[in-house]
Amino acid sequence: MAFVPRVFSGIKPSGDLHLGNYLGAIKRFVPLQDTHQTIYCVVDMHAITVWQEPEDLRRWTYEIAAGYIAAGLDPTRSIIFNQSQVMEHAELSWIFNCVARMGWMERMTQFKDKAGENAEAVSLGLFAYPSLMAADILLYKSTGVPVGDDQKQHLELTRDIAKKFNHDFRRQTKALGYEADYFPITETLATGPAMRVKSLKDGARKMSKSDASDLSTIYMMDDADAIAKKIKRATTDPEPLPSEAAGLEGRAEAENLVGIYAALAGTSVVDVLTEFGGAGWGRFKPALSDLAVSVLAPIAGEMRRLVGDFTEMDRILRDGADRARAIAQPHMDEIRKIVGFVR
Ligand code: AQP
Repeated sequence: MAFVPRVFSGIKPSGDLHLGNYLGAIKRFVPLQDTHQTIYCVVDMHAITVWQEPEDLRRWTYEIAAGYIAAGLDPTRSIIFNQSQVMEHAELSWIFNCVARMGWMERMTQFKDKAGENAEAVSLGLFAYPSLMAADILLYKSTGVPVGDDQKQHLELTRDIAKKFNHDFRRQTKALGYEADYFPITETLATGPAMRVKSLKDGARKMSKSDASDLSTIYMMDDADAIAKKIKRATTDPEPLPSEAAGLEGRAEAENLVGIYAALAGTSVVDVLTEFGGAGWGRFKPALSDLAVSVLAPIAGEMRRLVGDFTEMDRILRDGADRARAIAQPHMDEIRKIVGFVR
């Protein structure tokens, strides 16, 4: 049985949507609607792996779904829903907790970064996060996942879980008529500039919802003044821009701003440097601000309109959840049989 070309991805409602989420994820989601069946989730169950005020969680869930639609996802073509409405995600993640090995999970660098010195005090959910992510993807037998660079290790783990499940349950899946693998070995679909957008204040850290400094992050609903102020105050070095990409090596902040420009303009780093090579920051930063405002302002306007329309947002999320369940439930029925659960 060939796998349907299907894409799954998600964003956590753990803060306001930012430029890293847009360039690393959502912008890449849109064209996949033409080539794949696309499922885009607001992963609220992932968000609660760290404490979230329930009112904030609700607000950010609507905000991220609104961001998806405002940035060009069509809810009649893509399935857009929030994870907790489809309980099969939790059920499959438990089965995957029993497939994944402790050693695999212990190697996850994002857990180490997020837990920091305090690994004993973080939630069990934070540790098991990659297993839930594997369930999100494989519940739909997704063949591709567009994600930023920071998620590549989790996708590798998803492939390891799929391979182990396919191997451990080969006899049972064969009996169900699967000659080949039960789960696909999901591909990472992501290329181009701005795969990892960095903090505007520190080129060693990624731009993140949970950054304590407001100046580090451009939020999707920032107005033109806020965007211009943040870009103006972004950390840079004293050198002008190089004319070739090799000249960005060892200049993390410069590389970040050029990558952001290229991704927003839909062009390459090489083309940006052809235009701006030799220019100082006094010329480049205003050009970047103007470009960022021209791309982000229409998206922000549409997001504001949508987040105010709860009836419409609820309708879209419920409809998406119904369509997601229609794919998930038959798979889950099979998986229960494969594992040996009696119903
Ligand atoms: N800085 C980034 N550059 C490129 N892509 C990024 N993504 C996130 N930050 C960047 C991509 O956005 C998608 C959703 O990520 P997420 O919100 O589910 O998780 P995260 O990566 O942990 O995001 P944050 O902003 O850092 O959230 P907090 O601070 O709450 O942990 C993913 O595809 C990710 O690659």
